Amino acid sequence: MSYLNEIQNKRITVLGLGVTGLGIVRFLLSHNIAPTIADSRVTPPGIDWLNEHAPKLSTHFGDLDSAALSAEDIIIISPGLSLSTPAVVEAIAAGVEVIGDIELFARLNDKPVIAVTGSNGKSTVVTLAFEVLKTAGFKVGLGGNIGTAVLDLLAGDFDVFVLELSSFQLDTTKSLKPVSATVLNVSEDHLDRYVNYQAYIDSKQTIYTHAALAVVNKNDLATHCDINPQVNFALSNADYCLSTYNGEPYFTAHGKAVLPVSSLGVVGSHNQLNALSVMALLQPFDIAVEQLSQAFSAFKGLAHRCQFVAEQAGVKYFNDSKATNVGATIAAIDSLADQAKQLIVIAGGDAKGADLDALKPYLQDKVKALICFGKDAQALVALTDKGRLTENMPQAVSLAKQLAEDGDYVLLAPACASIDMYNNYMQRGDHFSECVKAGV
Ligand code: UMA
Ligand code: ADP
Repeated sequence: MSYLNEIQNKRITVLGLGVTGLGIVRFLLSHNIAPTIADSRVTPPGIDWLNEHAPKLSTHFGDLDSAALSAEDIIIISPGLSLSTPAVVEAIAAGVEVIGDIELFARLNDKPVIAVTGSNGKSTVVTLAFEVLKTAGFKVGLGGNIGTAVLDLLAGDFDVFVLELSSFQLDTTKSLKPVSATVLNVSEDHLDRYVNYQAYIDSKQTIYTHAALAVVNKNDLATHCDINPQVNFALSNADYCLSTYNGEPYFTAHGKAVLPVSSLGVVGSHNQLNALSVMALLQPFDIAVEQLSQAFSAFKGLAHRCQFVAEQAGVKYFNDSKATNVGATIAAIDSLADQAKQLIVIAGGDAKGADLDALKPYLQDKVKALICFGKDAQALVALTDKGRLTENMPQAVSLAKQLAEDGDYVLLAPACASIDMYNNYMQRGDHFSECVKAGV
């Protein structure tokens, strides 16, 4: 770990004290490096841990101190803070090196890394890849945007890391050399952080920079790159695709039928694409078909992603609270529309500056009502004459119950972040489930 020797006597600020910041602080302390800690929040989430475990570290909470930050050698910044934060811009201009935790991880790690980004499907793909590798006997570290700070994994006894990377994390990473990397798909998201959509795409694309194998989505141009070697995935006509074998649809790799699609424990064409991307990402590993099959059938999907909640009076309720952008809501409507008589969609929250118009065609045929609440509810209601405005989740669920008839599905797929009314998407999804079950 020679880079650690290099930074031993540097002036380092850890900027942000959430999950990432705590991971960085714990890691530095375990190597006898005592950083300064700053966070623009007066009471950052990691404060209790810090008070208990490292009360002597120098801290600055509340409005960022530009002069102090500009006097540092290195700032290790959390993904929730943009590089365009004025105090950070000043520090960069003053010659301070600003990196993220993934960059620090990349400079120190010598194990293979599978890297996954994209607007939707990241958590599903990294979890399925993790499960397959584990079934095949690898010791696997799963981390990044999915919730475990990568520096909390670095000291673990792992053969391989599977990392979910957000565009925010990629913005502060330049040395990562994945054995395989993918941008799964790109649709509008986080436009409150990027100057325009192209800047968001450019951020995602940096995952390929030093990749030994690029995995691209054949039908999504924004995921394409000129890295070699590369493989592509799509529902048809791709290196990894579906094809018919003995009259049955199969996951197919380079023209060879590998596994029946029915062996996958989750449904929907978006999940079939996710499974194909996993097969492609795992190309550098020697995975036996039996192990792939075992992990695929055992995988039942993640909570808050098109998760079945309950059936009441012939109406099924699904929680897709993780649909925090338009692309994910479209995928949810698409994958449930065929099974439902009619769909009632509950949406709303903070649209993060996204253009919502792409939803319009999907609201036409199968959607009976679009029930909205939250910060951008008005903009959603305006998309369709089936739009209904409510104040909150209990009202929305109650209205959905009134409108639903035997055979209909009620789908929470907000197309928005939850932050205007909830701590996170999990809390929003749980609230939906509670309202459904409580018979609101
Ligand atoms: N914040 C401040 N001031 C600060 C630092 C942060 O106001 O000085 C705010 C941010 O604007 C943000 C919140 O605090 O609203 C959390 O930011 P953070 O950087 O402290 O976040 P962490 O707790 O470190 O969690 C981050 C990821 N969060 C973000 O990128 C916002 C987590 O992804 C990730 O699991 C974790 O690191 C471990 O890698 C969450 C997320 O929402 C799930 N990601 C976004 C997404 O998926 O859309 C990108
Ligand atoms: P992420 O980690 O990128 O947010 P998740 O796997 O958590 O991805 O899924 C987020 C949302 O996107 C869920 O609503 C899910 O149903 C939907 N989704 C999953 N995979 C895809 C895909 N390949 N394309 C579009 N939407 C998807």
